[in-house]
Amino acid sequence: MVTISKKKFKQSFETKMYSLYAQPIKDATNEQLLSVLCCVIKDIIAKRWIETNIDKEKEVYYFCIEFLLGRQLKSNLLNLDIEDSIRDGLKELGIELDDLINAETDPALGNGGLGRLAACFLDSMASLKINGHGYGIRYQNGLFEQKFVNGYQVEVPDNWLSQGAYFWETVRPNKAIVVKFEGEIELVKDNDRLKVKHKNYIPVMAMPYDIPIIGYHNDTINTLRLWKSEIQSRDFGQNTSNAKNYSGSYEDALAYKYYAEEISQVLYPNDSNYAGRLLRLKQEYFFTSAGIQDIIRKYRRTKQDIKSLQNKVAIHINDTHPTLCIPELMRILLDEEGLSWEEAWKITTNTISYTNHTIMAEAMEKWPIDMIKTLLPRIYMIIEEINRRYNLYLDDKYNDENKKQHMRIINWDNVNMANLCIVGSHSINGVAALHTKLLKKEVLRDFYEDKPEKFNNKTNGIAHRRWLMSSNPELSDLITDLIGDKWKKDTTRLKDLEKYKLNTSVLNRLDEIKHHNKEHLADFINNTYNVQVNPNSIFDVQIKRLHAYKRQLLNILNILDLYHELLENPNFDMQPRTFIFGAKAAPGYYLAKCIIKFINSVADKINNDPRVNEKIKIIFVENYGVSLAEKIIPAANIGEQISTTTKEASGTSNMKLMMNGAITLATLDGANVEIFEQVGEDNIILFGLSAQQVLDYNKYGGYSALDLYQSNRRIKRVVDDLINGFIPNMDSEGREIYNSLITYNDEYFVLRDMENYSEAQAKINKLYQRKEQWNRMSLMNIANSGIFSTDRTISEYAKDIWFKGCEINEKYI
Ligand code: 26Y
Repeated sequence: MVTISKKKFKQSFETKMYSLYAQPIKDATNEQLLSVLCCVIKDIIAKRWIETNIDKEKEVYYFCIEFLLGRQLKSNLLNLDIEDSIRDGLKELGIELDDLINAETDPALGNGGLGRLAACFLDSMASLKINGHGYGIRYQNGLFEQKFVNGYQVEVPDNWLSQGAYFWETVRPNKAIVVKFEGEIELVKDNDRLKVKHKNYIPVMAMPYDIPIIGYHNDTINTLRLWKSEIQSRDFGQNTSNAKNYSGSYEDALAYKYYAEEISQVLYPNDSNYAGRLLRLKQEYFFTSAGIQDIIRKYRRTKQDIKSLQNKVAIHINDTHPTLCIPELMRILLDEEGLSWEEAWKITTNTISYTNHTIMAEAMEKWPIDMIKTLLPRIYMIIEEINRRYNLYLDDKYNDENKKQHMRIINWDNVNMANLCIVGSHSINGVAALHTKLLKKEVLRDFYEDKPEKFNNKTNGIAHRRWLMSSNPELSDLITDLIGDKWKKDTTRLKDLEKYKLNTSVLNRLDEIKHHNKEHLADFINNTYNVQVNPNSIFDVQIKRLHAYKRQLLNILNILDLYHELLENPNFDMQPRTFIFGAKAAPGYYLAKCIIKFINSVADKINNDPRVNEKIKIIFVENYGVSLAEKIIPAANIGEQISTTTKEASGTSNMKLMMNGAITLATLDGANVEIFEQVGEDNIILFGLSAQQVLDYNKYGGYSALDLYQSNRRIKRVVDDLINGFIPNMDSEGREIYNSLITYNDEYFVLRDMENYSEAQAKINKLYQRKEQWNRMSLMNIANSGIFSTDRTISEYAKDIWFKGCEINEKYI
């Protein structure tokens, strides 16, 4: 384990300050102090980082188009176990560590669940000593910054590199890689073989920026390698003699610069609706090609036979965005290594595995063949050949044309990326038990029936080090006081907390900590939004992307209903509640933006109505992201997980909230099902349609939102509020939402689940008044959250997918 004494640290800090900025510490800004601290930490870990990268065992490469890392300083200090000495050392230099922790930018290089999961996976791979590295894109602009103007979402570019650099990264120009776009393919005779010549292509340089990923209290330091796109201005020993010939004009040079740099300029802010934009396809090929070339380059240095690649390398495709890993690896094995198709295919499929994250049709990537053909001519040829061979297989095995259509890789002039992933990998997994079951039984049924052995479930998780130890230190300390600290490396030990479920003083202690966290959050809300919230009220939290299927609308309509009830009957029995929302909408998703405006407008009305505002407060935090989540989650009493059943693949905020002692209010969707199984029916509040009911409605119809609206007084009352001016200044937005519910028959069953949801909320109201029972439920949630650590998830991936059949697997059994 690396260590550093306080004395040595102070010396290093001062020396670094001089060499970087040539100024005394007292003149430095917080950003400068932070950059110096990051450099000192990087110096401390440098040797271990290099050593981790010397190939030993099989390595895992996790390809993901987004990584939502969050701030790194605090978690790095925690994992290195040097927080105390650094804090003391800084104090003696007149510096507060917390000021530097807060000065760090939060890199928003992801949209939501998928990107954050990838970040938690990196943490767990390093902490389990797996040589597992991430490959992604170093976007110049991450997810937009959200501002509210008159209640509307306004997007501002996220300029996370405005300080000039990201202090944790190390750029490695000597490891840059050329990625080739467009051009033509020529087959030339070379002795008795045909050789592939790619001519007139546009070379784009992929520049690697490495971020260290530090394992918890061990010596493993893995790498997240993010690629930045640049013009190819230098020759790093890569043959680019067939590249396109530019005339050398100023215009040409500018056009080329734009072409190259545009690729990693901005993260697509969409996490549900596939749009088929050319730039997105460029991004996908850019980082997969760079990554695969990098892996092969490293492998070649070991001088081992390329046919043994699968023994040394596992490549994981996170959703379909990195699908092009498959044809790219084939290209290298065929064109550069000269293997036969059969040999190359065997190596490729044995090396690559794939995770599916959604069953929603509109999020499924299907790229027009013309687009792929022009942008990636050689890759397209390979996809075509994969498809041709697969069709032969299908024709041989099945007669059912419909079924075959469904399974083809190239279909209706599109390349179906999920189908390519399924055919080109040895493992396909869903992200929660219900999700995997739906994949097998519904969405991917034909593929499952064809090759059942390829399918498996890996229920998601969360990095408990960030989401409990680092963000809720008081709770973490209480747990350690009660059951010792073994739970930090084995979260199933949290179960030992159950023995305190009848211990009043422990339950009170838990309550005090929650209260303390709520006071912190209340102060933050007061200072930031100038809204007073009562820490004694129930903190009811829904934090996730804004999407119709996640049903923030159900939540706010129920709040409106409560409001009416309170106005009609001021003695209405209700514990004070603070409803907290955090959500970004994709900029082009009009309905989602209307819902944001609606929530803000209702908040405005209720928060300013003295008749009720002792009882209800609504806070919609601006610019929700990892850092805000770390503040909100420890303070939550209730976690809202209210998606339309079948639609949420897993969810992960449900796990974070549970682990911090919030009670889950949920439909039996995604991983909520497994939370329910862990805590039992006494410790979760369920409501809503079952998965089967939703599937049946979708298949056979039978639901009329209009009938329900007409027959239910309370439902009618809140739906009418959308269009009758009761909530001011939202005529067109209200109409849009109204239409989605009534005219288009409520696709996500908001009204259908409304009554049941409101009963569940009433139940919570009662339960919270029995404080000891509530605290017991909270304790039971923490005690049973252990299986949702990504340490569990990652060891399952390791055992069943990445190291299956390998010697090293013994570690994970
Ligand atoms: C193709 C493009 C529009 C796209 C970009 C990002 C499509 C999807 C995404 C991201 C999807 C995502 O975040 N999915 C979520 O993944 C989580 C981790 O598995 C799940 O917990 C969550 O249920 C799922 O919605």
